[in-house]
Parts: sequence; structure tokens; C-alpha cells
Amino acid sequence: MLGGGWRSLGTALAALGAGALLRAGPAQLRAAFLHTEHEQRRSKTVTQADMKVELLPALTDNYMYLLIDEETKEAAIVDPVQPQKVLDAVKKHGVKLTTVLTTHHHCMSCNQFVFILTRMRFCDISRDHAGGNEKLVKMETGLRVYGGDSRVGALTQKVSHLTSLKVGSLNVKCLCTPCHTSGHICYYVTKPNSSEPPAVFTGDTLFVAGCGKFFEGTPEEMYRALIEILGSLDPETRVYCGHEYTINNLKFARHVEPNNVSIQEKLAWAKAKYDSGEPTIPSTIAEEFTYNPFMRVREKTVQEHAGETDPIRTMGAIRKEKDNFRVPKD
Ligand SMILES: N[C@@H](CCC(=O)N[C@@H](CS)C(=O)NCC(=O)O)C(=O)O
Ligand SMILES: [Zn+2]
Repeated sequence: MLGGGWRSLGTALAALGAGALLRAGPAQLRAAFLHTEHEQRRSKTVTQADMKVELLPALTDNYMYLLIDEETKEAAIVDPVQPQKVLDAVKKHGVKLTTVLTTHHHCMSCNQFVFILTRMRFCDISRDHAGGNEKLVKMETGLRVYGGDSRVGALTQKVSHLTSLKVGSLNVKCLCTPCHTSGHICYYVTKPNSSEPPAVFTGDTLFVAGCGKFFEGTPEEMYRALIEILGSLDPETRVYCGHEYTINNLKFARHVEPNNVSIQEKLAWAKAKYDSGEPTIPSTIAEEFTYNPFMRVREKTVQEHAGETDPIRTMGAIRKEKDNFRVPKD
């Protein structure tokens, strides 16, 4: 295994992508290094009386989430792609890790370039989301591993839509949201009789101000996932997503709706967070409806931009546009 410098190089190259790397100048390379140094991406803990969520930055721009039930000190980890980091956080909080919640199997197209680097031994990065499950269950025995897809590593419990499970006294409801991958699951967490907001772990279905690519699904499926399923949760639900893509997503959102003030304000806020190395997560479901173009496909402004009058056709059109969108520098 090579040292930290090489790992940084590998991570930076992965962040740039093969095509972009060929075009990158010194400033872009430097930005990629700053952006991707793990030390530069700070963790953050969101504390409520009934549950605690620690955001654990991983790989280039992934998040793992340690969910703690404050009543029993039992914990679950969402998408433990870097197992040692997970166990360090478990130790720090003095909690008992019992559960792995996997949003989706690692998708080849997601992390192609990281995969190539791994094969070339530039770095030892494993693949994203479910890529750490097998290693984690070897390091920590007796874990229940949940997921909605047989391709998920070390799976012990396959779940389907509205399957319920417990993490200590917390209720977790599984929501099937196929599209990015066909077996994608979001996890909705509530505490009975609590006045505090619920949490939802959305993997690569819903990002702050964006959504996942349609690798294994259709615009109809993403419409159902974003509008009908996630969109009908408690509006105050905290949204914890799989990647830190907020700035790029908001630049696309601004392109779709140049006059939307919520987008402009959120972008200014996200840039300030990024500059201080802080996560832009969580958002809320209510906020997403104000600036996320994929949650706003029923709005006239978004439909007009897409040249469509139907929300599902609008969903398909703006996803295609984003797949080819060149993110502006400002
Ligand atoms: N180039 C993308 C990241 C690479 C990518 O394709 N990521 C997958 C998830 S592993 C995706 O669905 N991205 C959503 C998007 O590009 O809108 C970005 O920085 O936004
Ligand atoms: Zn991903």
C-alpha cells in the first residue's frame, strides 16, 4: 500500500475524472487536492434528544452516517464504505453498533475511475456505498446487514417497500426508490412520541438540490421516488444523502431557474460552507421543494425550461440535460 501522498493523488485524480484531468490546469489540480483531502472534509454531529447523526465524510465526496439511539446507545451505520473510520466513530461515541443500512450496491458506473485507480494500485480506495460491507462484518461480528438488492455485500436481511426495523428504540421504515439502481432503498427514521424531526437517509436517490443518475430506472420511477414517496414525508424531515454534490447541483438548478431566489441563497450558503470545509448536509424535505429542480418538476418555470408540460417528461428532460451539463466555475 502506498502512503498518504499517493492516496491524495489518487483521490484527487478520481475527483477530476479521466477526461477532466487531461484538460486540468494547475489551479484545477490544486482545487481537486483541497476538495478531496479527507482531512479537509470535516465530520459533523447533528444532535437531538432522541437521536444523534454523525456525518462521516468518506472517499472523495461520499458520506457514511452513524445513527445513534440516545435512549439505548444502540447504533446503525449507513453505507460504511470505510469500515475503520466507522469503528473509530463507534468507539468515540461509546455506542453498540448492531446494524448496517445499505442504500444500494456499489455501481460500476458510479465509481469507474476510482475502480481503475484501485486496479492500478495508486490507492486503496474501495468502491462506494456498499463497498465496505464485507470488510466491516469481518472486523465486527454479529451485525445485521440490511439492503434491498441481492448484489449488496454481506447482506443478511433483504428488505422491501415499507419493511420496518428497529435500531434500539428508533423505528426505521424502508422505502423502495428504484431508479439510480433497481434495488435502491431510503431509510426513514422516527422516534415514537417525539416532537423532534425525523431523518431520512436517501443514498443516491435524493441529493441536496439534485438526484442520482438514472442508471437502472426511468423518469416515472424517479418521479414516484422523489415526489410521491420522499415528497410525502414530514416536511421537516432531515435529509442525509450519499454524496456532497450540493454546489454543482445548485449551479444546475440556477441554470434551470435563473430567477429562483432560494437557489441563489442556498448556493451562496453552500459556497461558504465549502470554503470552511463543512458539510452542506442535512437539508429538509420542505427546503428541497424550494430549490431542487427534480423536486420541482410540477412547477411551470421548470417545465418551461424543459419545453414540456408533463412533470414526468420534465423529469426525464432535465436529468438528460444534467448528464451533459458543464458546471460553470462561479
Ligand atoms: N460528476 C458527478 C459525480 C459522479 C456521478 O456520476 N455520481 C453519481 C452517484 S455515484 C450520480 O448519480 N451523480 C448525480 C449527478 O451527477 O447529478 C458530480 O460531481 O456531480
Ligand atoms: Zn454514489
